[in-house]
Amino acid sequence: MKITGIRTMTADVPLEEPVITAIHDVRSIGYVLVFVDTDAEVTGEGHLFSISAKHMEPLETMTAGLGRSLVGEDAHRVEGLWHKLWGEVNFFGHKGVSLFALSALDMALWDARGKALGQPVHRLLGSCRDAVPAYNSGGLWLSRSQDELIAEAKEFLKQGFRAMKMRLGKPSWREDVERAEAVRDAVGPDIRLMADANQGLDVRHALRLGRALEPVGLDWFEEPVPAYDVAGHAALAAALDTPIATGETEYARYGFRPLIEAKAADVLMPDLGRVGGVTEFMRVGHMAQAWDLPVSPHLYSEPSLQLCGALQNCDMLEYMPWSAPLFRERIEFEDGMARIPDRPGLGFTVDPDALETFRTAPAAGAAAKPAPKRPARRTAAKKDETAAAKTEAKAKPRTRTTAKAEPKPEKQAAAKAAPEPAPKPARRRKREPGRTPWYLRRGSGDA
Ligand code: SMN
Ligand code: MG
Repeated sequence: MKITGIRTMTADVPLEEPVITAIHDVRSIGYVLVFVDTDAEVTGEGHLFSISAKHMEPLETMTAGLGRSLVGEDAHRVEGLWHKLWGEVNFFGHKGVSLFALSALDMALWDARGKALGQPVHRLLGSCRDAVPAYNSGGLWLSRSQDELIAEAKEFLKQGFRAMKMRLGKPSWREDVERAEAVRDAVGPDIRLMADANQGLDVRHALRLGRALEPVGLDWFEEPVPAYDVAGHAALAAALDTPIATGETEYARYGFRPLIEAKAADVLMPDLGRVGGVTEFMRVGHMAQAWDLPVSPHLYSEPSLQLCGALQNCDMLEYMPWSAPLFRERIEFEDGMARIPDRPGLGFTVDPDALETFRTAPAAGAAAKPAPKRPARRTAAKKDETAAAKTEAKAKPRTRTTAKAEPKPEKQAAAKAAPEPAPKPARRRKREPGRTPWYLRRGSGDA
């Protein structure tokens, strides 16, 4: 199944209300959508998102740029292609924007494979379940009053959820404890309740808060301290009975290995758009199995369902409603369990009507550009021609990102047969002995 082209688009989906955590104030979610076209009449879809529209331009540019390396390749060779892209981002580092781009492309490759084979991704990976417990994460924000927390927690129960996550990070740890106790009283002892401090605390504060929260019976205390503070997480994990969850901010298996080695986490939370896609998520999941650790996917609720269906140690799905408006299909729930979709591929496809509503202008750097050619010597007539062509190009609207198939091998061979003459080395001017060069002369900057 040959990859014939890669297209990217961006979208910005406004939230119904601001999301407030210890470190976030989010108003809309920005998306990069990536489409991998193939000669098998299927298109693989992947996406990544960020909590600020400002981030979309570099993310789209990187995704489109990296995606060009996939054109002409066999989409079934996901393992090989993953390593090809991993090698290519070495220059930038195996973290950050590079890994977001790699993740979205890998997701799209798995989607294409599944669609071409008529199988859901979880089946290609080896299935283990048809449904997974889901916790509602779309509420119980730090901005809620205690009464609002109670009302929302009860509303989640009415919707059928048997698990939910609240946020911590009030300036006074006592207030956090009161709020958690209020939610526990509202939902009763049998509901799984998690709490996320979103990296907002220091170790002392987190320890005090964690100790006071023990009677609340939290299923986990998430990112109590900054994500990079592995030792801090480990100290808390050793001191508290409540399990410590972290990992949503880590990249690739090399981000998770130190967490496991330092005993810094009792629950690992890979984020599909950051960890390195489906391929790397599975590796982290299997690595966690060697330590009998559970994993729980961070956000990316729709595509992560396939991982929940393929990893025995996947504990729970984080249900966040943010991305739902983008897809044609919806997550199906029954008694607090989310069904693992049996549709081919990842099971969720971008809704064209949603794109009409939410699509944003493409990043300038995302458009596919041919390899730059050395400019020919310009005659006066040529100069006029170039100026006219530039004016015409400016008048045209910017086109959507498209990376096309590489030139045919025959053409490449022909190009090789007639190599361009090697450029002459630039002539160096000889410096007169004893004379200070112009760039070292005082005041040369003003000249
Ligand atoms: C989270 C991350 C980003 C925005 C809001 C909430 C949170 C989670 O860490 O785990 O859901
Ligand atoms: Mg979190």
